[in-house]
Amino acid sequence: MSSAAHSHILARLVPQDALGGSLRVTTPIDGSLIGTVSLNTEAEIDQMLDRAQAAFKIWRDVPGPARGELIRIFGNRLRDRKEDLAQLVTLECGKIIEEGRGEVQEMIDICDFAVGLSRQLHGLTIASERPDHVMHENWLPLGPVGIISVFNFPVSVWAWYADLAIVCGDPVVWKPSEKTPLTALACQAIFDEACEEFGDAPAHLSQIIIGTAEQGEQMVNDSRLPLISATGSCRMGRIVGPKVAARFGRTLLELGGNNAVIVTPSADLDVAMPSIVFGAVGTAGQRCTSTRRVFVHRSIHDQVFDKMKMAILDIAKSKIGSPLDADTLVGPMIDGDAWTNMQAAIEAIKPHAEEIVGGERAAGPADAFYAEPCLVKLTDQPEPILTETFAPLTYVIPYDTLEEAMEMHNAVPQGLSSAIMTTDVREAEFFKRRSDCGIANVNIGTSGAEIGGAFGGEKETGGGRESGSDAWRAYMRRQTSTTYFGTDKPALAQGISFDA
Ligand code: UN1
Repeated sequence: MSSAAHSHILARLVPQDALGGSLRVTTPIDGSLIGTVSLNTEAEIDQMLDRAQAAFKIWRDVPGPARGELIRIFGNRLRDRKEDLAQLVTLECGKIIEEGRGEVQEMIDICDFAVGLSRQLHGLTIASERPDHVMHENWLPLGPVGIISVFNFPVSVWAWYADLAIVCGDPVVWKPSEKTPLTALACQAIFDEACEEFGDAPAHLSQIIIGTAEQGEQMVNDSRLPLISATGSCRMGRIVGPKVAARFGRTLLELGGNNAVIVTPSADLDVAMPSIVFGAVGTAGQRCTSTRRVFVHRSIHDQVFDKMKMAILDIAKSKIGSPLDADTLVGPMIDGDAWTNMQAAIEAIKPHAEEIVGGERAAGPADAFYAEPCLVKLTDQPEPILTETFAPLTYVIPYDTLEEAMEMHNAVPQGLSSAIMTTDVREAEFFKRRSDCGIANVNIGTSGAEIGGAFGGEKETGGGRESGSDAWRAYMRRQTSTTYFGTDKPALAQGISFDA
């Protein structure tokens, strides 16, 4: 895409008055400047949180299905803007255009899900132990939700949070990554258009905070945001979790992963290999669900390693390049820090490695960081592997028994996504029971979850669940209500008599 094409897409998606300021936004494609924005001040954020509270007081009383209508309109607007927004996602975060389109599709999917959900925010009727009493569990809007997101899914992860929050009756205040503010401003503009068409939405139902960790910290410490939904590193979660807990707020944390695939002797390798390769190198290894570790039964370890090696060498030969080019499979890393971290991880694993493939800097513009995916053959699971490296870096490790594989699998601090490649139902069921992750797949890879299921993980991944299933409950407060509808004196619970 030429720079003229960049500016046309930006002009179509981002209002001019949202641009300008001291924060420089560059594209990882060639490191060039694509826009500037200004960081919000403390006073501006303070005002935004008051506005979010005011919006909540109106929005919480709008019926759920009417709130869903706004999201239906938003989803349709996204359909209209899908290609432009996908191009902007690719420009700003560097994922290949096919994945950029997939990301906008994920937003559309969660809109559809949220629209259906807006008619299903149901509680329970519970049998009371007392005559002429009835118990209900009600779900009520919670309040403004603070969203903190990262560069790698600059729009769809926000949509997971925001669409559910909005249908649940909660305004949203979003701090996107400082590396991807333009896509956020584009989403805000599309959302504003949807509000206009909807007609009845209060002002400031969705707001954007442009900022770094400092602005994030202000959100985290402010009790006008009863829920902080945050995606990021385990390090960030360790700061955010206790701060929100100290003010008795709630968090939904979706932190680091260290995801593994287990390849058993019964695996159909024609089924397994494409998923393993996509998990390892897709999105240049910058998904929280990317495949970091591959445990392969010793009897097929060399065979699987060689297949992965061939795939990676093939990619390195001709499939690394501009993410806007339809033939590219691996685009740039987000920035120089990401590249440095990848190199540090390769250095750390060198003393343990039997063989290392790739991992060199690939050809590209001087201010961009294109990396050859890196594959490391190991004999066991040494300490450096316990840390997540957000890069196309994958370790291949042999195992002898599935019990042993599961032990190594679970021996990392993170617990997001896992997969087994097998045609043996016993192995598959054993794996599902033993995997300590929030996601456990059979014969598909660790990345690329659909929105219908709950998304998130255990241990240092933070325990939050987003997106599908009943993740909506996190955006509402639960109320138990007992009603007496008799005409005598209401009975006390537990049969207590109290004749005053
Ligand atoms: C992330 O990397 O933060 O399952 C989210 C997946 C995507 C979401 C990834 N649907 O890979």
